[in-house]
Formats: sequence, structure tokens, C-alpha cells
Amino acid sequence: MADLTALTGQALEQIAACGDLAALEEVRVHWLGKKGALTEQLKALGGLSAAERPAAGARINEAKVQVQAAIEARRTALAHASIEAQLAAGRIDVTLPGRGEEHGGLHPVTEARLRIETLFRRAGFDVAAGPEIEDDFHNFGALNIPPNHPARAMHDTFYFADGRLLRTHTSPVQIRALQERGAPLAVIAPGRVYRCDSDMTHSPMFHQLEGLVVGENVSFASMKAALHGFLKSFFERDVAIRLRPSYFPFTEPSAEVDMSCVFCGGKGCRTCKHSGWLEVSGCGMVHPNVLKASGVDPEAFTGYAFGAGIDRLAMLYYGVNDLRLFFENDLRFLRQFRTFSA
Ligand code: 2U9
Repeated sequence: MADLTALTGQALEQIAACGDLAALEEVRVHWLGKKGALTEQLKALGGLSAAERPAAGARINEAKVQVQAAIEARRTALAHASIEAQLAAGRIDVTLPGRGEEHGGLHPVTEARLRIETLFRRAGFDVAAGPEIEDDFHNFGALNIPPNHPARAMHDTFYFADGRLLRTHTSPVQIRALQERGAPLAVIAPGRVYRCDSDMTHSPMFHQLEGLVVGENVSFASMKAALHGFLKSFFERDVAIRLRPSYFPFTEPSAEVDMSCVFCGGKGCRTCKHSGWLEVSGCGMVHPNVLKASGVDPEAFTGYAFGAGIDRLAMLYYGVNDLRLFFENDLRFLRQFRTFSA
């Protein structure tokens, strides 16, 4: 019989040297497998005398149990080590500063609209909204623009086959507000409007701000003060305004509103075409026919209305010289307006 103590020592040494589970399995098969070195010892028992056999068998079994136990212990240790290695490799330091996420931001036209809404709310106006697909009455008829009126041609309207249309201004929102709420009333209607027109200064979709105040003794003077106050607040400086006579079917009298140039302060520059003035709005006293069409008695109430392009106001405020930049949505352009309002 071989020296079992020496064999066991050899086996234990090999087990201790195993670096992974595959190597350990090989060692197990080598010693304890069907043809393993210790298993072979059992087969050799037949060559011993009956007297020697029990003691020798017991010693071989003892050796097998000892080797088996060492293999189990090593297997547990290797499994632990493998888990530890995996944990170490995937360790996350939660105390490190984060990589951060890219901040989004509001589109400059949206930013301008929200500021406009805040300023008018502060002055006591409600903000009204309405459908972008309108009927002829709310977009034209109620605004004193009957069929075949030349003003219709100026509006370059997109029509649907059923006679409905994409609103060409936000005036229908105010017609609806007047019909629903009656007088007195102070609302602004900011929103998208559509005209079949596209060049450097016109886009088929643009954003309008319109305002309407109807009440007893609402005057042209209060309109001028409201517009002046709004422009000073929006442009955050003491701008001057002037009103020039104009014509709109829905207001009488009507005026164009000019504001002292925000780029040269009125001295004259390329933007204001050396006039010192920028056209920013139109306005007027609501035509009696418009009040009537909305169910308001023009003998009891008067009103003023105004309209301006939000895109144009935003261009002047931010110093953007081409309207199309607002609609291309080039991130290199938009990123410059990213604000971090918490
Ligand atoms: C009601 C009655 C009257 C709205 C008005 C203007 C003058 C005006 C233009 C400015 C630049 C349109 O965006 S723009 O091209 N608008 O000049 N708009 S008065 O008048 C109304 C609206 C609603 C019930």
C-alpha cells in the first residue's frame, strides 16, 4: 500500500494551489474520481490479508474524507473570492460628483410669450386660448371683414375643403371670449396663427399677441398708456412710443405703434432704417360692428384692441436679425438662450 499520509499531503497541496473552480474539479477527479489515486487504493485492498483489510480500508476512507473536506472548503473560498472580485470590479462610488445631465431650455419665443403673459396678468388681463382651426364667422365675419372685403386678400388664408380655415390672427379667440363672458373684459390672446406667406421676415406660422379691453368709458388714452407700459416692461427700458394713423376693418380709429429703436436708442441705425423708430404693434378702438357681432351693446361699452407679433418682439428683445432662425431649431442657436430657471 502506498504511503497514505504522503498522498494526502500531496492532494492537500494541489487543492490549496487551485486558482479557480475548473482547476479544483480536475484535482478532485485526479484524487477522488472513479479512477482517482485514492479510489485506486481501495481497489488494492483485495491484495491484503483479511486481518489487515479493515484498518487499511478505514485509513483510506479517512484520507478520502479529509481530501473531500479540503476540496469543499477550497470550493467555498474560490466562490467567495469570485463574488468579491465581481463586486470590486463593479464598485460604484456614490460619493463622487455626478456627470450631470444636459439642461434643456425653453424656446426663446416661448420664453417671450411667458414673460408677456406674466406682464399682462399683472396688469389685470386674463390669458385666453382658442382653436387654431376656425370658421369664417369667428376669423372674418365677426371682425367686420365681410365676404369679398379686400382685407381677406391681405390675410393669405389657408382654407380647408369644408370652408373652415387656419386662423390668420388670434382675434377669433377674443370674439369667443366676448361672446362667452360679455363686457367688461380684459384679455390677451397669444398663439399660433397661419398665413400663406414665407420669406426673410414672414413665416407661414407665426405667433401673435392680441389684446382686448371692453368696458364703460374705455378710452384711446388708456390704450396708449397700457401699450407704453407693456413695451417698457417687456424691453426692460424706458422706451418712447408714437402712434401713427392706420386702418384695420375691426378697429376705428386705428393706429400703428412705433417704439424708439432698442438698438440705437433713437439715434438711427440699420435696424430702424435710420428712422430711430421700430414698428412693433397695431391698435385701435374696437369697431361697433365687432362689439355687436359678439353680443355687446356698442352704446353701453367701448373697447380697445391691439396686435403684435411675438416672434418680432422676441427678435428685437434678443437681437436676432433673421426670423427663420426661430423656426429652424438649430441647437447651436437655441443653446444660446438656455436659461436655468429652477
Ligand atoms: C377683437 C377686436 C379687435 C386686434 C388688432 C392689430 C390692431 C394689428 C397686427 C400686428 C402685427 C397683426 O401680427 S401682426 O401682423 N395686428 O395691428 N390687431 S388691432 O383687433 C381686434 C381683435 C379682436 C374682438
